[in-house]
Amino acid sequence: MVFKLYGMGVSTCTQKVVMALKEKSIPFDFININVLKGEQKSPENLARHPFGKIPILEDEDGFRIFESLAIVRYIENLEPNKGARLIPADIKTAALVEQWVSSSVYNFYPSAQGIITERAIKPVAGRPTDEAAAVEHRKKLVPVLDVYDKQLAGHDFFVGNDFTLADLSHLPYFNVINRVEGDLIKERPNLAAWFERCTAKSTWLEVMGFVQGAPKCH
Ligand SMILES: N[C@@H](CCC(=O)N[C@@H](CS)C(=O)NCC(=O)O)C(=O)O
Repeated sequence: MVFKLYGMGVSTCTQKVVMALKEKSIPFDFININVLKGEQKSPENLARHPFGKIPILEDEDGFRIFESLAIVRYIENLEPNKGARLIPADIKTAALVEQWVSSSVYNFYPSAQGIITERAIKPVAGRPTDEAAAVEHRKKLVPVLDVYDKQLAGHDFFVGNDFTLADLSHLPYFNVINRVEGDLIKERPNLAAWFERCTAKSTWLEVMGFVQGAPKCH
């Protein structure tokens, strides 16, 4: 089975899916959808994704799924015993993983994505950064990162010593934050050590290699 992944190399949601596919050694064909050119809103892509976004995963039999976390859970269910066990078999450990995944969606993404939009996406798109908005997002992110720094004390990953979906759901966003407001990570020793650990993983290095090799977005 060779999957088709519609996405863009520099897209954080796409990177989440690419890393899961790399963890599970699942081959895929990559179809570049250039978000900066608005290709995600084309009629063809709207037929794949009703909100006109990326990423989208498609099976050989035409089964399609959008929403990066839903895609990663599907990939995990296909190959639970290959690579990292992204959702642990133990029910309580899995519940803790889902707790931190939910935290990524509700506590982390809104302000993390706000910073990414203002400090990384707008400059690349040639649009001015809204400084006040960037500062406001940062203010909201700080207490979340303080909780994360405490959570990451004494073990390697969000839940125990294994890399799981709890880590993957955060990693691509921290990778951009590290580039644009790296002090947010560096000032928090446990978070900084976690970030080093995650970005040293061979599968993450493959994702970064993939991003370099993926068709350019502009
Ligand atoms: N919650 C969705 C977010 C999808 C999303 O916002 N994707 C971005 C790229 S990371 C996108 O398509 N942006 C272009 C747009 O919103 O028009 C997921 O995780 O897949």
